[in-house]
Amino acid sequence: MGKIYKKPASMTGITMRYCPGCGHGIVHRLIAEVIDELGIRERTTGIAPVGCSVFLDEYLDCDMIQVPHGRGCAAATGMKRVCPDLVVFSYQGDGDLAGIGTAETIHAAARGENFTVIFINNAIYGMTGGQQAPTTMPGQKTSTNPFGRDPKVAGYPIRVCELLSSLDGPVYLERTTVNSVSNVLKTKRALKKAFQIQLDRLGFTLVEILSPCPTGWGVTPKKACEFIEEKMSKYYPLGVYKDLTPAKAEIRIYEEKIPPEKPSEIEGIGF
Ligand SMILES: Cc1ncc(C[n+]2csc(CCOP(=O)(O)OP(=O)(O)O)c2C)c(N)n1
Ligand code: SF4
Repeated sequence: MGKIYKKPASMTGITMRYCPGCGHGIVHRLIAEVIDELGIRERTTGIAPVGCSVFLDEYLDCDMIQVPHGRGCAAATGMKRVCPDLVVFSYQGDGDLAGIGTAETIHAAARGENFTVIFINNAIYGMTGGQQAPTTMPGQKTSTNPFGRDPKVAGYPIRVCELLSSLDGPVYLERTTVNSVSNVLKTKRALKKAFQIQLDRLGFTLVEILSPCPTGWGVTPKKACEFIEEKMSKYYPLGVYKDLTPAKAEIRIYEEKIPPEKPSEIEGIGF
């Protein structure tokens, strides 16, 4: 009988510490599978966050670094500019990316930096006790909003894909989820596409993944998947928010054929 389960080469095999039903472990495996399939393990560097997935660097078997909370996109910018041949991805929760790192994320996207962001939206600060995050939905209960988020007091949530899609910098933005087998497969396709766009040097890519946090939400793993289906994906609709791939690819081919003139050679802006 054929073997249907195999550990991806880009995973270390260390037992993960996540709660039962957590989405982080699923996404880790998908990233490892994509790295294997694209054959990029030797040139990939990932950036681990400071939330529940702080130990991502132990689970993935590729180069990894740790950066302070929220600074993933700033660090990725530096790494990618110094070493453009590296494949760089930043892995961040919603507290990390849309709270503490809002500025870093928006400006890297606006600059169109050529790296990939994997954004885990579980609508909560998981690691520190299930507090309200910038993505907590109106009416959703958290440890700091036991009666449900009231926008009059706590403001409205941030929809990251919608927000970034108003910028010219990003090339590809998609929101997916991992609450069912078919959605796991769609998430893998989105991750692979994002990495491929980076390999083609086309620019900034972000995949937002709605991810179950049964512990933070105080429900069973099954109920957490249903919550994503019935509530979360209504507030955060799944789908592609931006895909400039064909147009960008054409521009790059054109630029490669005609090397840009040096600024000093262009009439009017010499020094
Ligand atoms: C600058 C800074 N502020 C606060 C913290 C404390 N902290 C560690 S993890 C975390 C919450 C992380 O939540 P999220 O990014 O949504 O990831 P999750 O745990 O849900 O996966 C916080 C506030 C920190 N480490 N650094
Ligand atoms: S608290 Fe939530 S995000 Fe953190 S490991 Fe548990 S289920 Fe996952």
